[in-house]
Amino acid sequence: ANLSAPARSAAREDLPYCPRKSPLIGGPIRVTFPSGLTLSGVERKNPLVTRGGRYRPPDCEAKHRTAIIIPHRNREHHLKFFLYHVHPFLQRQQLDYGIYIIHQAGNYTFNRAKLMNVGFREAMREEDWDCLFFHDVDLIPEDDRNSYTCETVPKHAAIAMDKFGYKLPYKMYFGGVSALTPLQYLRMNGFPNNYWGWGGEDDDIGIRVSLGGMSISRPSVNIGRYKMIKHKLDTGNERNPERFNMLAKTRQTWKLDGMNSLDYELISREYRQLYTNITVNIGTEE
Ligand code: BGN
Repeated sequence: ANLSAPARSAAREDLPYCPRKSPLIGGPIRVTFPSGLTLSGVERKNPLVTRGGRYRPPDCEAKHRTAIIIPHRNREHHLKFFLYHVHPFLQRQQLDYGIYIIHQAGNYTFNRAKLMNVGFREAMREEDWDCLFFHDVDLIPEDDRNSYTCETVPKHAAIAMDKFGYKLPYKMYFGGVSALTPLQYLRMNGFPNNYWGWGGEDDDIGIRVSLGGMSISRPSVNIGRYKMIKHKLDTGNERNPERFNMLAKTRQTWKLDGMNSLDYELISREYRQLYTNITVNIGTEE
């Protein structure tokens, strides 16, 4: 019963479009991590979320359709807090949205960017999303005005994280949370598939944006604020010693490596109540 795709509910002809600015959004959010929180507790707080982690505003037709793509392995604890905060946050923005968790099977070194490519393909296979948010599971937005919609150029949303003193750590930083339309994503051939381990893949993505002839948009620094859930460097995601060499070659590699060379084995697709869980074998480095 858990295997069939969620049925798209019938067109709701009489509904007006949602207003350009949602009346439900406020300003800064106080992000807390309540003890004793459970996934079923989060489900109870989000009764309008349907199987697979989908939502549409009940009384207006959303103007935006946003998929949230989250690479994941062994971070169930973070995921619970993420869902607790982000479901209500997206609902206040009156979005038509879905949350996809892309779970890397096995114990081989983690590959964040390749998991994002898998998420792009698997999400677009299901729905005609007009915006994709590529999101770390440990980052919680701290302001309602941080709009989870796309711009005319790729957007870097996580510009003010608490761990960097609420400012950009360096000018070209493109990590944490970014948002692209399908066309923007394909124009830069997606993300690189060959960054195994921690670091550099986000810088590569930033370089691809400019090689694709695009610029980067950012929310203002008082709005693009995120709280990071504290954690140690994961085992299985050690620093990638190759990242410096690889970054020096992005200009030569971006057209060959990316969505056009993406290869993986889908292991399962489960429609959980609060998210779609995609488990994938992405192989190992050559
Ligand atoms: C940078 C990392 C990013 C990481 C940020 C913030 C590299 C490449 C060599 C310059 N980049 O240094 O991946 O997101 O720090 O932690 O390591």
